[in-house]
Amino acid sequence: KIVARKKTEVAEAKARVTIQQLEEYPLFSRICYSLKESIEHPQRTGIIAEYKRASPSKGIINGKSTVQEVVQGYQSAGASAISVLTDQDFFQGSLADLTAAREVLQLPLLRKEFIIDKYQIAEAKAFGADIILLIAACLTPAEVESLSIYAKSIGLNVLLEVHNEEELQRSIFNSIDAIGVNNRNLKDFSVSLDHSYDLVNKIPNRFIKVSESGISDPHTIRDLKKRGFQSFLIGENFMKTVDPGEAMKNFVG
Ligand code: IGP
Repeated sequence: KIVARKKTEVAEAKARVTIQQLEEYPLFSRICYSLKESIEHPQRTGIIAEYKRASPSKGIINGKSTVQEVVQGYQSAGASAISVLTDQDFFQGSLADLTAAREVLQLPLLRKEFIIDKYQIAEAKAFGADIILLIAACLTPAEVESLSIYAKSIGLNVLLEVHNEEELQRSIFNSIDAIGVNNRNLKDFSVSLDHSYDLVNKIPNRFIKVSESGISDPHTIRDLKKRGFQSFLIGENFMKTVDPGEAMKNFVG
C-alpha cells in the first residue's frame, strides 16, 4: 500500500518540478558529508539521531519541539548523523523539515523516506540530504541496485535497511555504504533486538552496520557494539521527552 501511495506522490511531484529542475537547486551541487567518516570520528557516539514528530504505531510523539532545536541538540550531544522523516501521512514530516535541519547541521543528514523512484533521490539531494534510505522490503534487487548506483553517482551515501536474512542476501550491492537491521517489524510494529543479534555476523564487514529502532537504554548500545555494530538509529526514545537533545546528552553521558 505504501508503495502505491508513494507512486502517486512521485507522479504529482514530477508534474510540479522535473528532475532536471531539481538538479539546478543550489543544494543539489553541495558536497555530501561521508557517513563512514562521521561514524569513525572519535568524538562522536555512532548514534544516528532521528527527528520524528509522529509514527503509525504511536501517533503523536512530540508535537512541540521544532526540527532545528532538536537537531542542534542532537549535534551537540555527539550524534554521528541526523535522520529526518519526510513522509507526511505516517510521520507528519516534510522536505521543508529536511532543509531546515540542513541549515543548522555540520553532520551527515539522512532523508528518512520510502524511496521507490530515482526522483525521490534527486529530491533528497536538492533539499539537503547526504544519505538516502533504501528499504529492501519495498524494493526488488534490481531496484536496490539501480537506485543505489544513481544515489552514488550524485554523491549521496546509501543506507540499506533489512529485516531478515533473505532481504539481506538478495539486496547486497557494492553501491551500498551501510546496512541497517530494523528491529521493528514494519507489518505489525513489534520490536525485537534479536533481529540485530541474528544478522550482524551475516553482514560483510566492509559495510557500516547500523542497528535501527527500539533502542531505549545505553546498555543496549554497549551490547550491540560488542557484537559488531558501529551505529545506532534512535528516534522515539529521545523524541518522547520535552527536550530530545537533552535526553540524548543524558543517554550518552
Ligand atoms: C527509529 P525508534 O524506535 O528509535 O523511534 O526508531 C528508526 O529506526 C525508525 O523510525 C525507522 C523507520 C524506518 C521509520 C526505521 N526504519 C523506515 C520509517 C521508515
